[in-house]
Amino acid sequence: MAHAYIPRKSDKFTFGLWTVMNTGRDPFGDATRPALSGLRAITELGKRRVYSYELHAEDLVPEGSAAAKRDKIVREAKTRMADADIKATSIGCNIFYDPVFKDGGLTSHDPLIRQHTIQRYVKAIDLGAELGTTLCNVWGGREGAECDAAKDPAEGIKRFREAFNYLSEYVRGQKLKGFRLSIEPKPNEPRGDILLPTSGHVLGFIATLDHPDMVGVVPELAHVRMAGLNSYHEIAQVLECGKLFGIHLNGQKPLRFDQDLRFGAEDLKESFFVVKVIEDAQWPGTRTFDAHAYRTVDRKGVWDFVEGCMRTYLILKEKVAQFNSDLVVQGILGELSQEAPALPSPRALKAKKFDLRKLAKTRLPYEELDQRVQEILLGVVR
Ligand code: XLS
Ligand code: MG
Repeated sequence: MAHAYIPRKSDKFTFGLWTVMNTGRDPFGDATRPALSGLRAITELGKRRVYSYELHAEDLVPEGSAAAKRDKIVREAKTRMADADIKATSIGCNIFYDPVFKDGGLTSHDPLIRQHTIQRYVKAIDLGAELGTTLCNVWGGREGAECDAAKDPAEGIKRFREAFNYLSEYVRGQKLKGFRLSIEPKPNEPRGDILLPTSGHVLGFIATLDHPDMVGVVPELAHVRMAGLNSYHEIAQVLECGKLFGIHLNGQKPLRFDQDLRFGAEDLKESFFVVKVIEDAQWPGTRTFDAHAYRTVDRKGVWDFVEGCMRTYLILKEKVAQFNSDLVVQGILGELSQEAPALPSPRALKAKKFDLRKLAKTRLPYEELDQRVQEILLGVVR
């Protein structure tokens, strides 16, 4: 019987609360559907077999809320989480909406704005710990520039470093066992250029921190493709060095504005290889969708979008299993893979003769391989 592609909690599907709260507003036009509260979003996602949610602290608790109001919201959120069987797994902050962040938060020129931003993250870590999250993800949307004369990018990196060292110490001091921090790179938008634009930049930066083991990367497919890069390659590298602390799945046409399309809506083959790399590795993290429903749809369309993201993932996961057991694919891959002898000593290596003509004749049937993958994905091979 064909798989029904019904998500299970064990699939670990996750959505940002903001994804379903999105009202369809864009820089050129107003909302096209009514607002949805963070609390309602929790219930609706849980009902749809979503394993967990991610949030900006402000998605639930408006900035400046009195302690009593905050605590009431947290109590209500926990009740809804228990009722709808949904967890919270990652928290961040909205450091992009308020005009105070017009020139950045953690990297602002103004030390008071920097302090306020760190305060927001400290409070978000507290809130996240109360809700049960084990990650605080920093997406520095406005940590960048348009006017290069105004900002020294190296100074921005130093400010980032000071903030991450501070937050790491805070987490350690609070004894939040297993709690970690992450950075979500993005090349541009809403700034002309954003600092730490790709996973490679982030990995280089993490190595300079006081507690590099506590900080990882959350790559997002759309952000990688906005930079014209290959999201499969980027995620594979982050995974290989043990720094994949989260992932944001969506769709994006390369080199354009941040489209945040439904997962799989663009470049099925690249999406397939992303699913393959994390499934083959049995990566234990949540499969998080960070996208928006088209602004043409109403509230029902938002839930179609949620179901669609999960369904596409499950279909691609099934294709991964098919790829891994396909005799043609495995035959070619088997032909390509070779046992690697240990590297000779420099002395022996210098003396070694290589038959370049023979080596150049190795068969690399990539046309056949790629066509086979294509036909698996198109459903011709069963
Ligand atoms: C925006 C980012 C954002 C983060 C969370 O482009 O993807 O949604 O994931 O702040
Ligand atoms: Mg994201």
